[in-house]
Parts: sequence; structure tokens; C-alpha cells
Amino acid sequence: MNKYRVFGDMLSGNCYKIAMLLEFMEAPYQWEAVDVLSGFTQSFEFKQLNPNGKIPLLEITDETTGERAYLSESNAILNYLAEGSEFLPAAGLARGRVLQWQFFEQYSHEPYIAVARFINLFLGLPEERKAEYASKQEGGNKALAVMQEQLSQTPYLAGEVLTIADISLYAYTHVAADGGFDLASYPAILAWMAKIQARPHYLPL
Ligand SMILES: N[C@@H](CCC(=O)N[C@@H](CS)C(=O)NCC(=O)O)C(=O)O
Repeated sequence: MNKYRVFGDMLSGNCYKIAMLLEFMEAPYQWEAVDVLSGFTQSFEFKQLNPNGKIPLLEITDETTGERAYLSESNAILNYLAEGSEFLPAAGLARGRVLQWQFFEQYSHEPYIAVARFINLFLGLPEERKAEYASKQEGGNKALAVMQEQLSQTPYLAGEVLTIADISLYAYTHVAADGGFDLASYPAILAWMAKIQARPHYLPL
């Protein structure tokens, strides 16, 4: 058996993803609260665990041997934890579709929506970052439109059932308003979010 400890800050969508999945799976874990703005992620001590200096970070302890391993990158952690569960198809095209949405999240969604949210909510939209904030709106809306299109056709992003693809994209989509995005123009996204929120063991932010 493995024991899990998550280094994370619930204000970060990337970290919230991990807690969300662990709650849905009813898996026991320890949450090691890290203040993302404190500089701890760049400390020598933390970089010994994750040389990239970022959270979330999953610590996996083998309860038999006591050996510890570390895994970073939110979507890699989700894939590791969901293996063998209802939240990750076993193989083939179904699994490929989950990965497709997770790569989309990291390249076409998070860099716009999460960054706009960070500039607005965490930094208070300072004058010197207003242009960058404005430049994130088009890309963010493009990503939301892609999700809207898919969710008008299937109840969840990768098809008929909730998978870690939905968890990856839910994390920053449901707080997109913090980055200046108006979800009212995306009714299928709103319906999808309501479905996720109504599920047993949903963890509100
Ligand atoms: N691609 C990474 C991004 C992780 C990331 O950017 N983490 C931020 C919080 S959302 C962080 O740790 N920032 C602190 C720092 O860079 O020192 C993932 O999906 O886990």
C-alpha cells in the first residue's frame, strides 16, 4: 500500500485538481499546505523534492519499505492516481482522448485563463501587467469555445463518463470569472460544471 502526501495550495487550480480527484476516489491523503506566494517553492529544501520548484507535488510512501518517491506536474499526478479507476479509461482511443484534453488544458487553456486569474486576483491587476491581462482574453475565450463545442455533443469532455480530463479542465474553468471570462456565453460549460458539482464527494474550492 502507498501513502500519499500532497504539497499544494488550494488557491492554485493545478493543486485543487489533485484534491478533487482524491476526494472523488475517497482515497486517504495528507494535504501539506504550501503558500504559493511565500517563495517556499523556490527554496533549496523544496527543490530537493521537485527541481522545477512548483506545486502540486505528490509524495508517495511505500508503507512496507518506507521508500519515498515524488511526482510533479498536475496531469501526470492525476494519471498516476487514477490508474485502474473509473476516472481513467484502461487503454486505446478512450485513453487517448483523456490525454488529448489534458494536453489541451496545459497548452491552450491554463496559460490564458489561469494566468489572467493570477494577474487579476493575486496581483490585483497592476498597471504594468494590464496589457498582458488583456492579451489573455482572446486565447482563453478560444479555449472555452472549444470546450463548449465538445460539451454540446457529449456530457463530459472525453465522452459519456466523468474522467480526469474533466477534472483537469474544471479546475480553472469554474473560476474563469476571476480572470475576466464571462461563462454565461457558454451554456454547455455551465451545465457540465453543475453536473460535476452535484456529484457525491465533490470538493468545493
Ligand atoms: N504544469 C504544472 C504547473 C505548476 C505550476 O505552475 N505551479 C504554480 C502554482 S499554480 C507554482 O508552483 N508556482 C510557484 C513557483 O513557480 O515558484 C502543473 O500542471 O503542475
